[in-house]
Amino acid sequence: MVLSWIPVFIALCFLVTNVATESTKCAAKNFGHGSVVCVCNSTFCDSPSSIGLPPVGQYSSYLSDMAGGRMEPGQGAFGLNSTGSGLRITVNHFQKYQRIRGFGGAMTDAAAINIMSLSPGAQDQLLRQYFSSEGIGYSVVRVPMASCDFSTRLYTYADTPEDYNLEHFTLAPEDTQHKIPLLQRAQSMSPVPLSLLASAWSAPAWMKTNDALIGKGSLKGKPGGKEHKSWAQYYIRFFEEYAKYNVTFWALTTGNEPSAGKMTNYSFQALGFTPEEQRDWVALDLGPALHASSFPNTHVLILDDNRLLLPQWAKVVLSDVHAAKYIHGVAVHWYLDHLVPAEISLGTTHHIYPEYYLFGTEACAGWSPLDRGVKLGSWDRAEEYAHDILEDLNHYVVGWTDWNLALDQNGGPNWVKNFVDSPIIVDAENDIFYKQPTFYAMAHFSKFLWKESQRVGVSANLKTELECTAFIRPDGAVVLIILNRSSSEVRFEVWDPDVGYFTSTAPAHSLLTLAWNSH
Ligand SMILES: *[C@@H]1O[C@H](CO)[C@@H](O)[C@H](O)[C@H]1NC(C)=O
Ligand SMILES: *[C@@H]1O[C@H](CO)[C@@H](O)[C@H](O)[C@H]1NC(C)=O
Ligand SMILES: *[C@@H]1O[C@H](CO)[C@@H](O)[C@H](O)[C@H]1NC(C)=O
Ligand SMILES: *[C@@H]1O[C@H](CO)[C@@H](O)[C@H](O)[C@H]1NC(C)=O
Ligand SMILES: CC(=O)N[C@H]1CO[C@H](CO)[C@@H](O)[C@@H]1O
Repeated sequence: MVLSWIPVFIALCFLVTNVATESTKCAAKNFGHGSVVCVCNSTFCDSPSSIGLPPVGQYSSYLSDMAGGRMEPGQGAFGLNSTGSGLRITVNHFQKYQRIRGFGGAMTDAAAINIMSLSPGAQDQLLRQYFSSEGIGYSVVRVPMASCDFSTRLYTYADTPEDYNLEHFTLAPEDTQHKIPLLQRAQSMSPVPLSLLASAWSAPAWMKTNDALIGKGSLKGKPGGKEHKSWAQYYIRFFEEYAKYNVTFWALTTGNEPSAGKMTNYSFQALGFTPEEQRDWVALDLGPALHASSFPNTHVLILDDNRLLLPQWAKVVLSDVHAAKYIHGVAVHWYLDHLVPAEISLGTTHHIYPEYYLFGTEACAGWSPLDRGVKLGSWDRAEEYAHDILEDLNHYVVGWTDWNLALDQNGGPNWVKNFVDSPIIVDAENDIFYKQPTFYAMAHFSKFLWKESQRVGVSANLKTELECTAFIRPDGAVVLIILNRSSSEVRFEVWDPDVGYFTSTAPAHSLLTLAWNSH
């Protein structure tokens, strides 16, 4: 026991005393899916060096790539003159856009079960990867209210029929024994207050037209009616019960994927709303209930469904002043993103309703029937993440939330076998976990783009397929993130008019974060 603390102690001293570039290397393992995973156990896990920035005139770089680099640190100096040829990427401090809210993942029942399946030391190690200051800066956690497909059974907190006053409302063992203790531990190791986000998948069966948690079904009656009122109170009761454990929420969504319970016969928990029904439920029931509760400052995010439903969904809900006055943002999922250009879905919504922020609440790899489940070491999936985050950020989105924080090697547990992938895959038998390439795709954004970082303009002098985004952090640092999804390297020059020029290279299939102080 004593011995096992020595490496941790040494690592801590190292971070504190050495501001140079040393980092703990990834213990790489190749499963034949294009790139590697990094193996971690109770006493060892790779971590990038402390991300302090060099003095003005120099820059830091962090590189991950298909060849196996994982947040490899580098450093260089600005020069005063341009090379005068080739690709130049210019950061424009005067073009200012949205400010970052945060990045994170979801504490589903499945994630909590997987984390708890490790030894206490490995559990802490895993939580530190996301939430501690040596981790990747997660500050958002989405918490499903009661069961979803990533549960081992079907339940809500109010399954007693006709309990309109919610007198029998109780949290589940999944909350009290798994999710809440883990949320408390994550909070205790986080340098910032975590922003928790609550989403419900289904109302209790007795409130619903189909008398079941799954499939096509909505609330009985009409907005303003007793089922709609009870369903709004259910959110308040949830906040009250979690508050007893000192776990409080930044925001709620009006329900996970409302279109699923309306248009499709979902095989798992769903609650259908049309945009008109969602609008009226917020205006008549949820908004007033929240306002009258002990949680009146909780943010309300509508949609919580695929972004291709925009701008239409937002137009219906936000054009109604009675609903709009209770609403703060629009939550989007990433599935089917390629079907509608981001400029139409996200861009149009932002331009019509600039005072409502856009926020990513769910994304995962391995969901498509053609490419299902866990793929250990897939670099393609890291590129899917990075591409989508870049596209969202460049279209006014203020944060991006991954789905399950951890899954097992099958991509579960999931009671309908809707197995998917996760940035952390747990092997409980060997008390280890794998950090997938998608973990580092998140890290290139989440570790650098602190809350309140503001997006600024970035432009290229030549046509390039290089994808990039730039931000100014609250500490004044400039962060430039560059994705090259092609199979050859690209050299380019960066120009920050406040500091100067430097040249850099984006290797084939790479993700690069560059950061520097500009004053
Ligand atoms: C953890 O991993 C490290 C590095 O791979 C290894 O040296 C160490 O023995 C492992 N510890 C345990 C408890 O398996
Ligand atoms: C940079 O450019 C200036 C004028 O454009 C020139 O006078 C100077 O010699 C150049 N410096 C270097 C190091 O090339
Ligand atoms: C509740 O949490 C906050 C931070 O999230 C902390 O400052 C406070 O001490 C906690 N209170 C209790 C009773 O644990
Ligand atoms: C909906 O799906 C369930 C299985 O998930 C099936 O039993 C039921 O017959 C389906 N209903 C319709 C109307 O297709
Ligand atoms: C998609 C992308 O960014 N590709 C770039 C990566 O680097 C190559 C070559 O050096 C460029 O041609 C690509 O445009």
